[in-house]
Amino acid sequence: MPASSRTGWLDKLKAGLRKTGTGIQAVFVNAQIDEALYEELEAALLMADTGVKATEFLLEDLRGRVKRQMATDAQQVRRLLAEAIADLLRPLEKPLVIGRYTPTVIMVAGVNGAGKTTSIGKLTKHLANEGASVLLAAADTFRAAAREQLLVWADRNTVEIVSNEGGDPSAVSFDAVNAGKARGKDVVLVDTAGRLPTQLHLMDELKKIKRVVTKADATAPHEVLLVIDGNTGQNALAQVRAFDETLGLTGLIVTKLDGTAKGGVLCAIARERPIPVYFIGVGEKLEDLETFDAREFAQALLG
Ligand SMILES: Nc1nc2c(ncn2[C@@H]2O[C@H](COP(=O)(O)OP(=O)(O)OP(=O)(O)O)[C@@H](O)[C@H]2O)c(=O)[nH]1
Ligand SMILES: [Mg+2]
Repeated sequence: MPASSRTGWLDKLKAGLRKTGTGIQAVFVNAQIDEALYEELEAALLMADTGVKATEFLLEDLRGRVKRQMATDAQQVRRLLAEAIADLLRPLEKPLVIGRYTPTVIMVAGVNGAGKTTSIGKLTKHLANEGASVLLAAADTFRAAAREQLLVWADRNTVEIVSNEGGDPSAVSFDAVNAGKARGKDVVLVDTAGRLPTQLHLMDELKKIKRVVTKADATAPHEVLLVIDGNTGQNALAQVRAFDETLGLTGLIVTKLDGTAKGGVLCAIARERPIPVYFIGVGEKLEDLETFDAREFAQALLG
């Protein structure tokens, strides 16, 4: 992607996180480096969904940096905090690798309305732009409109869909992986219906989809992604834990960072359940999906 579009995209992320960012940045305005500063920072980080553990970790880390750098003004502390957040988030950076397996089978799960289908549409476009052929499995067989929604998102000319309305989601997934193999597709993306971790029968259904995919291709699924809505706050961490325990997640997509999302939850995830963030979503348009970059994210948060 050209540098200019990456910059435009970064502006979107900045605008999205501004509400939180200003909250954290405001702490540094006309501030002295004293205990009151750290206390206000603690409050601002907690308000930004950073969670108690990551907040404690960041403040401790920041104190060390301030000491070592012998920082004397608050703006310097702000930059050091941005560095601390970037370092904390860096282990979450990881590119999605396509091509090691043909097809690469990617299963996508998450709670209702998190942005799964939209993200799959964006991802399809992203992959198609890179020359990969994509087959979609509409394993969200609950909603009559799910297949149409996928079709709207995915370019009708570059993508094929396997669906079976009202059918069994694992059967659709099985057929799709077999079709992907037979047709030599590079990627099979499996869209599943939204569900809450507390709906145990639906969590079992996800396990079944995964098992059946493995029957169609012993090496699959190659990726199991959880889509989380960036607005869910600390509950996102609970979702990561629950879906990881059920499915064994390989990556995350964090959506809706263009809205009222506070962003700090990524720090909580990095500290408590570090699963790679492959992509972040900053809007409803096809191009509003980008790879996750820890430094950019920290800068968008802290300016
Ligand atoms: N602003 C914004 N809206 C988004 C983003 N991603 C998804 N949405 C919106 O969120 C809503 C739900 O998106 P879907 O993709 O249908 O969510 P889903 O997880 O597939 O939902 P279910 O299949 O019903 O569980 C839609 O209105 C999307 O346009 C994003 O990054 N930013
Ligand atoms: Mg959906």
